[in-house]
Amino acid sequence: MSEIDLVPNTASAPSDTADLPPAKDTKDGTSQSRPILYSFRRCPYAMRARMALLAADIDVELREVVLRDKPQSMIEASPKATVPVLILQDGTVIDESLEIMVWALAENDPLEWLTPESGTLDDMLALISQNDGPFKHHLDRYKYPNRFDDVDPLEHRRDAEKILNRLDGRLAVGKYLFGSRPALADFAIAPFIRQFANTDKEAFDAMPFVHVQRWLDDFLASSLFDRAMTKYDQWHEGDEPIIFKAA
Ligand SMILES: N[C@@H](CCC(=O)N[C@@H](CS)C(=O)NCC(=O)O)C(=O)O
Repeated sequence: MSEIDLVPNTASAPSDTADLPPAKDTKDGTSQSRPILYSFRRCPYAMRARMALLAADIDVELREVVLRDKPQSMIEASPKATVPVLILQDGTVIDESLEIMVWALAENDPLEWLTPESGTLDDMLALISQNDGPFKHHLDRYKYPNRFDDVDPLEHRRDAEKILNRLDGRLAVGKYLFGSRPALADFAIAPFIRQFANTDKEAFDAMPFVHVQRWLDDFLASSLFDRAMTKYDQWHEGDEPIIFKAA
């Protein structure tokens, strides 16, 4: 199980809470009735965190972020200022999407995402790290060549295809990456394959990766993905809480 950095943020909690009502939202965020998730709908990292929270049946207060206008409270909680950021009731901040997934599923894992039908959690984490590392590297340079100096997007597409080819081999054997039912790796990786596919859908459809294409179609048709993609307006301090929940 991956270790989650504990960054308690309770220093300003009042020392005498005897007369206060039970945990509820307060201005300083030291005592919340549920975890807070800073999220951005289209971000693949935030997407996978939201899907894991839904799969774990954990309700959170969702704060939709606009990346060019990040809320100060999010930056204070996590100075690296990437989404997603999850703040637990005790003030613990988890600001890595995979750690949010693993935390949520360690709390509650009714769909058994942490225990795939074949392979182990470590095997899944190894495949996810290949996605988050090399695949994401090539995806960024294929999708956003102008953000980098002197890159050939098609060269990066070809390198990404080599990784897709390996995924296709796995998916030829099992319906999902680790057996006949979906698990952590499927939901952690699929949002990035979706981005790759959408970069040039015609080219993706013409690639010989029929198993990846079928697996991505299944993912896009899943109710978990559908619910995770609900649209919310940008969150502002003082807004009524939006509860993001499984059912
Ligand atoms: N390793 C982080 C990466 C998160 C990340 O890079 N998120 C992007 C959006 S998809 C972000 O917030 N970028 C900051 C920015 O664009 O200002 C995680 O897994 O949570």
